[in-house]
Amino acid sequence: MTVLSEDLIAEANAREIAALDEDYDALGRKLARGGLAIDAIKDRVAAFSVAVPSWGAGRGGTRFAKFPIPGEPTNIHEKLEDCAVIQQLSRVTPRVSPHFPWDKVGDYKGLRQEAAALGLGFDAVNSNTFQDQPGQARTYATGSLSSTVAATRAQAVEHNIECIEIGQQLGSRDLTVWVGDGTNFPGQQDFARSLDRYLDAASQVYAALPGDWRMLLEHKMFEPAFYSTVISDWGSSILAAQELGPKAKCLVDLGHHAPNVNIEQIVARLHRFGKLGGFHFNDSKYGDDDLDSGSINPHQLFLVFNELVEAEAHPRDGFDPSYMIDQSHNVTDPIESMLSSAEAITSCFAKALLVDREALHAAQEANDTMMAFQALRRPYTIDVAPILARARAEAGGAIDVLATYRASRWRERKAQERKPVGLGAGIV
Ligand SMILES: [Mn+2]
Repeated sequence: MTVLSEDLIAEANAREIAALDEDYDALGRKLARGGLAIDAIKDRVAAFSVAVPSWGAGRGGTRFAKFPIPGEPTNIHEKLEDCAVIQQLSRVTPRVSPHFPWDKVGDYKGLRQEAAALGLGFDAVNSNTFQDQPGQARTYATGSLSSTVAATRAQAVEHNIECIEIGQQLGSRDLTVWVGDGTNFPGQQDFARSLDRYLDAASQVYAALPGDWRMLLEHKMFEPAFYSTVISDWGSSILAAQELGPKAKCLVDLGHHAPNVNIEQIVARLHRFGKLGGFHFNDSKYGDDDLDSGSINPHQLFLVFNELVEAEAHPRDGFDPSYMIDQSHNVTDPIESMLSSAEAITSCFAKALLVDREALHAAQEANDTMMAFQALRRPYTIDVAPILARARAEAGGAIDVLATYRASRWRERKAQERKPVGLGAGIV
């Protein structure tokens, strides 16, 4: 079952194919001069994938407001439909990362079948102990896994275990844990004791992990707590992951660091110790974490992928990171943002594949700074769009994803069918 007409995509591609062939062949000749086979790169690109978050299908918001658009999805079923549109056009987002309790349903086996019929699977399950739900016994106002109240910690543990159980039915194998726990005032909590409580509670979640599952710890420097957070940085994250055990890994969200932090080096460090478990892609200008991937600093995204490709070539402890987009679409159609982001992410992956690693390593060993730099700079300046477009087209996707999406009039049609979204608060 396809959500968009295959004929529509084929007709749009027919108008683009001659120009694409010309560009692909020209790029192929250019890469061949450097000893690279463009078809081999294209095959690697075709095998690449990144998950989309279920919540990303809706218009996000800020803590000030949310401005819904007509035709926006209001439940997991409609969100899956929109994710299927992204996958059908881009062919690089075959999995959806669900979030509970936002995506709660009565029948998870049915939901898994529904997704499969749309050509989708499920990625990491995300728990939520950063906000209270109706009917919840204990508040998370003063923390969840690190709460000073034992019953609150127990409730947060129980919720995470429930997420694992749901994830098993959905075919997931990762639980992503991010807590909003932290403080807004110096002295508000004891740094050591709050981490002790977190580790104790997290170890109870860890103990409930099935054998082939991983627990991905996501750090965040600030927000909603603005003075300190319990898992604030990659240091806290790796220490916690090391204490919890081999199935605990670190998840790097690009926007969860101080401005200008060298995130590519963090990637290399986490990989060195076998603890790089996952990635949340987005972009950031100041201290935010929700701008579209590659919209502000595509060079950083490329340098991150350079480390990921390097790590893949030199695997340690089963290198198998889970890649996901995690951003909030406040002013765009979320489908368009995720199409554009998926392209930006895949493009950086493709450029990282073009790096001449032998030349890079030789220049590094010889302390030839300029040639080492050029080994990274040259592939960064190459336009790899024809490689991505050819990979998409061969898989049945669209050569021009945004133009084809607009031509489908998907959002206009859904605006007629779907019920309007309420003016709710923003989501994180
Ligand atoms: Mn994230």
